[in-house]
Amino acid sequence: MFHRNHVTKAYVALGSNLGDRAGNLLLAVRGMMEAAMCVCRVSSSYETEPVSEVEQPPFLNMVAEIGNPLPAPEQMMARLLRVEFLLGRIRDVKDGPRTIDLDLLMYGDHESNTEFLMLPHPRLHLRRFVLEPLVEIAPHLTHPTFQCTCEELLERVDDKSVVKRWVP
Ligand code: PH2
Ligand code: MG
Ligand code: MG
Repeated sequence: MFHRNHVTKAYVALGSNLGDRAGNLLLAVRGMMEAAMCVCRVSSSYETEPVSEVEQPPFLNMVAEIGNPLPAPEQMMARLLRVEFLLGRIRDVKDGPRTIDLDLLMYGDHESNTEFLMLPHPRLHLRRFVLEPLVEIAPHLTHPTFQCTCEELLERVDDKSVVKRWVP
């Protein structure tokens, strides 16, 4: 059963590799706040090599921490999709370039395995472009399935793609 009162924080990965990338990340943070998500911390922005079969420009990625009061997990997922839509996200090529991508990474220690919502995000532990910014703001956060910290996940990740802190 889902116990919303035990939950403390949720984490969202943001990514953009089309148009004004940094502007898109900021608009997404604002969009989340306007959708009543309490963005309490954000990581630095990172410029990252695309992890994809499709040739595409480099990404800017970051991670945001969302605090209380948290919407229920499915509600939060729905709101993230709405913010993507409002920022002009067009879903054509799978894993192709995008103005904005908002992925719900973790929601306390909640686990979900539906088509609409997988928690924790099934590829979170495989992606350096997620783990580097996540570890910056939440190094001791425990992954509920693997029962280890995000810092440990980053130490073990095989992904060797380039992830660099981005300074405007
Ligand atoms: N997102 C993907 C696929 N590949 N690569 C980078 N560097 N950053 C991303 O955000 C990203 C990706 C699918 O969502
Ligand atoms: Mg994604
Ligand atoms: Mg996505």
